[in-house]
Amino acid sequence: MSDNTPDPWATQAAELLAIAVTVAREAADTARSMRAEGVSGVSTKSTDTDVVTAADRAVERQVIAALGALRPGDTVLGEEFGGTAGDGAVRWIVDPIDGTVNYLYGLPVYAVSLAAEVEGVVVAGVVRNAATGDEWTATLGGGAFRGERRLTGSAQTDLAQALVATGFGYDAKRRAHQAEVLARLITRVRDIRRFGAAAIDLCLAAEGGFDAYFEKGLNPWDRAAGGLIASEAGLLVGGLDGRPAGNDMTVAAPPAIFGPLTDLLAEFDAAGGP
Ligand code: LIP
Repeated sequence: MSDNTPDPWATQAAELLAIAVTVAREAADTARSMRAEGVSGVSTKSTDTDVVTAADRAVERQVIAALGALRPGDTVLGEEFGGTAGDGAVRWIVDPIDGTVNYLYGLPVYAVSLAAEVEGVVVAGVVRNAATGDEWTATLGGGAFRGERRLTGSAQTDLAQALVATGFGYDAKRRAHQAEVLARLITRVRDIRRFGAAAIDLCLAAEGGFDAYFEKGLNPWDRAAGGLIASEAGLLVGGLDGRPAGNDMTVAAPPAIFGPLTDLLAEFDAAGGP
C-alpha cells in the first residue's frame, strides 16, 4: 500500500463512526425531550430497582430503525430488545439510555452509547450525554476525542493517589459483595466516585476525569463504545488475571496502575460473588 493510499479499515471505521454519531445525536434528542415531558412507562427488569422506561424502549426502537435505513442487513444488539437479524459483518451495539436511574431522577448523567463492531472487533464508538450534549468518540487506531479535543487519559503512576470510579449491580446480594470489595479498596486509593452510567464513566476515565474505573457485571452495551474510547485514549482496558473485559469485570486504567489495581481487585475477589 503506497503512503497516500487510505487504509480501508480506517476508512470503514470513519464511515461507521459518522453514522453512529448521526444516529446517537438524534436518539439523545429523543431521550432528552421525553425526559422534559416527564418519565413514563416505568417497569422493572432483573430486580425492583432495575428500571426501564418508555424512553429506553423508544430510543432503542429509533436507533434500530435509523440503522436499518442507513445500513440494511447489519445486526443490532440492544439492551432492551436483544439482537436483530442481520447478514453482514457489521454489528451495532446500543445502550439507548445508559444511566437509567439517573434518567429516572433527572440527574444529568445518562447517555446514548452506540458502537460498531466488524467481525467481532469494535472499530467505532460514540457516547453522548443526552442531558448535556457532551460527546465522546473513537475509532480503532484513530484516537479518542471529546468533541474536537484528543483524549490521553490519566498519567497517574501511584495507585494510592488514584481517583477510582466504580458502579454496583441491581441485585442486593451482588451489591453486598461489591460493598465488601469497596470497603477494602477505599483505603488503598485516593478516593472513589460513583456516577451511575458505565459508558460515561469510561469516557471520563478516557479524559482523565478520574484515574481509573472498574465494575463487575457490565453488559456489552454498557462498555462497547466507552471501552474503545478509553483504550484509544491510552488506557488499558481489560478484566482480571489477563482476561479481556467482560461481564465478570471491566477495568480501565493507565498502564502504570492497571496491574496494581487489577491485582488488588483479584485479591479482594472483585470478579467473584453473586
Ligand atoms: C447502569 C450502568 C452502571 C451500573 C448501573 C447500571 P443501566 O446501566 O451504566 O455503571 O453501575 O448499576 O447497570 O442499567 O443504566 O443501563
